[in-house]
Amino acid sequence: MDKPVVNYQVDEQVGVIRIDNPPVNALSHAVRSGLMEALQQARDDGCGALLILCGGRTFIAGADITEFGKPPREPHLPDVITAIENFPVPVVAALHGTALGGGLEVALAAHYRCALSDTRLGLPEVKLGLLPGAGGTQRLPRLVGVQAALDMMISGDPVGAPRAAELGLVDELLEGDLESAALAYTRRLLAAKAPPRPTGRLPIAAPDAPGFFDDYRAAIARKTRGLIAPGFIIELVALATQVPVEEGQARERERFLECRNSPQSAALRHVFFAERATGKLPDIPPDTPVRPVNSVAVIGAGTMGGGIAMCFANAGIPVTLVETARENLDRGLGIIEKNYATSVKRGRFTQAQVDGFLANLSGTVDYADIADVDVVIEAVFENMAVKKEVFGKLDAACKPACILATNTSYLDVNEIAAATGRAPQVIGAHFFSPANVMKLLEVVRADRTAPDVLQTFMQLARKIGKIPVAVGVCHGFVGNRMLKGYARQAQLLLLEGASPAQVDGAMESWGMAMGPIAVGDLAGLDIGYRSRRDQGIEPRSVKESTLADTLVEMERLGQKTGAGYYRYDPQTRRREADPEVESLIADIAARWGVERREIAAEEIVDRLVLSLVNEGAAILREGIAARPSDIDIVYLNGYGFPAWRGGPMFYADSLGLDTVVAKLEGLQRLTGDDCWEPDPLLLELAGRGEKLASLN
Ligand code: T1G
Ligand code: NAD
Repeated sequence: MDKPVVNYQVDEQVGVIRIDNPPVNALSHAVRSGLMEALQQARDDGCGALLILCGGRTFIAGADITEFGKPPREPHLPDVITAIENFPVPVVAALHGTALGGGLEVALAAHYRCALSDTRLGLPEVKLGLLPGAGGTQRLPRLVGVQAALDMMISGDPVGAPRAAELGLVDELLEGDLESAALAYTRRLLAAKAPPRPTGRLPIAAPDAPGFFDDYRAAIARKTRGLIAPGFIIELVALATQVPVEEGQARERERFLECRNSPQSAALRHVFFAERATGKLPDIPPDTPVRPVNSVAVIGAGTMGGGIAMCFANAGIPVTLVETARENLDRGLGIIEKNYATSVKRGRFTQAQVDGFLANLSGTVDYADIADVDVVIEAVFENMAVKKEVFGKLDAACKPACILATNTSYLDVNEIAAATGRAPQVIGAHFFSPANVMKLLEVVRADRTAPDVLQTFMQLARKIGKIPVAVGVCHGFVGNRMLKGYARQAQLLLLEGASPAQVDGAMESWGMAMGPIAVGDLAGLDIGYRSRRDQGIEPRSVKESTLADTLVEMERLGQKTGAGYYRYDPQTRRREADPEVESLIADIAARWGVERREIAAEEIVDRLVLSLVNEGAAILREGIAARPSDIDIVYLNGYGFPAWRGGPMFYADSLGLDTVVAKLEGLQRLTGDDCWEPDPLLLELAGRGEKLASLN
């Protein structure tokens, strides 16, 4: 018999409803039914007031997301909400932890709200492609006003209890033990003969400014591009200023169901669980011990080293930057200080916080100074000989237990590990630029990396605010390996007739943050040029890199020189098509005997996204990634893939693998390029009528 998740008892006139549904007291069917039964019992008991609170680490953190996509079961949450709001005596909700989504809607239905001061309150549904579907769009603006309500629901970000109190969302801040403090508050209300105070009956002030909602919609258009829920939220809050709560809530329910059944919400819910799954390593027991990491060193204070050091300093872990010479060190430390100053100016951090971060940061040119650190992350030049020399020195200088990690983008981590006498303690830690901003961390498991070293690094990554994805050793790991085919298709599309603006336009309309051609200009075309030379490829000797090689030799390196594939307006930095590049492309195509033709946006999207899918399938088949959702997380957090598309592998499933295979075979026939041969894993799953998700 399942342990009841809702408990009800009377404590001297106060009915106490306590929810215990670990881990986050989600509003599962059992919780909703338990709440309805408890409300009925409290009615029958005729208690003077009702207190709703939760056990465990948090108040209700929302509807149970795992129930979405399953047939809905009564009682539905709006029914529970109405039962609470219409309860005949005062209802108090006592909050702690994170009162989110349906959890905050339960609190909004209560007549009074008290909260421990470190509670966070929010309606994050928009992050799941949803909107508050149990009265949040109608009740929140009645308490905090239209502007604050919209800001909370459109951003989806929580507010702290003190701010919530300022806004009128929380009536009483509590300290100490939640239950006793909440009971005391409820008794004070009883003694004061406080009446029930249905939020839905409270007046709501329409904004004075004419066109307020249209202006708000226009202001968020860019950052909510492609999403359906934000527009509905604005529509529903506007409606809340015009109609009674019941009418507004009925419309809200329609819009909520529209969102819940939408492909983009399915994608964003997939992303929610995929982000949490990356840390679950199939062959590493969850109780594998992790090593303490109380100090870190970063070798190389260049583009990456500086950003990596900031991650640790921000997380309160003392970090030492190591360089070859004082001037390189001072340059690196100088860039870090400048970056922090910028974040203070932008209000991301306070000066006091930055002073704290800088206190965690030091520098040296002497390896002896890092003899006792727990972890070293190397970020020196992308050259095997240099890396091996550095790992040899680290092996000699650092204590035996120290973990050595390399931030290499492409090089063989096994070969680097072999340059030490501690291969089980060598691991890859592939950060993304800018390292202090990008959330993705590819944790590269080499052949001899020890399980506790891997587990330690996965948890360390979370501690510094990264999403770790464990990957195997191959050229470019997961992200950059898939990017190679993607970038190649972008170049071939240019030669075959699409303009840079057409390629980028198609991908950005489809949802990519930035198209592949513009990304090349942003990163700098010289990086690719140098890497091709390092691989011994002669300039202009490969069809799909001839254009980039030529642009570099024309000193058109991209944004940093004001021109690359595009020309950039010196004032606005806006990109502009450049006829000179268009004719250069036509020349190069002629030289390579490429016939040019009209290319539709659909073909552009298919070739770019399906190149990711096909390579992703090969990566899965080779075991370089543990599950398809890991690949999705890599592309969402490292390459600007739109979250509301779920990631390349989720997108493939949404198309259907038989369609994917047919499209690949179609492209093979169209282009004669064997890169479009469907990967055997796709053929196998399509043949069995299965999804990639079956491998998650
Ligand atoms: N439903 C089901 N499972 C959930 C869940 C939820 N709402 N929230 C968390 N979990 C699971 C999660 O998968 C993980 O499982 C474990 O709990 C711990 O989570 C009608 C429709 C609360 C801030 O969007 O933001 O209400 O991996 O690892 O870092 O309007 O979880 O251990 O098996 O994230 O401490 C709105 C979602 C829902 C909040 C805690 N609510 N949750 O973070 O732990 S829609 C949300 C979070 C809704 C109504 C609508 C975070 C957290 P496992 P965790 P954490
Ligand atoms: P960078 O040239 O900006 O910085 C490298 C730094 O290493 C320089 O400051 C140099 O002085 C220092 N250095 C060289 N040899 C050293 C040694 N023996 N001891 C101490 N310091 C030494 O390079 P970067 O872009 O920061 O790249 C560093 C590593 O990170 C490379 O492996 C690169 O592939 C990888 N990476 C780069 C990016 C990116 O976008 N730049 C992204 C991910 C990974």
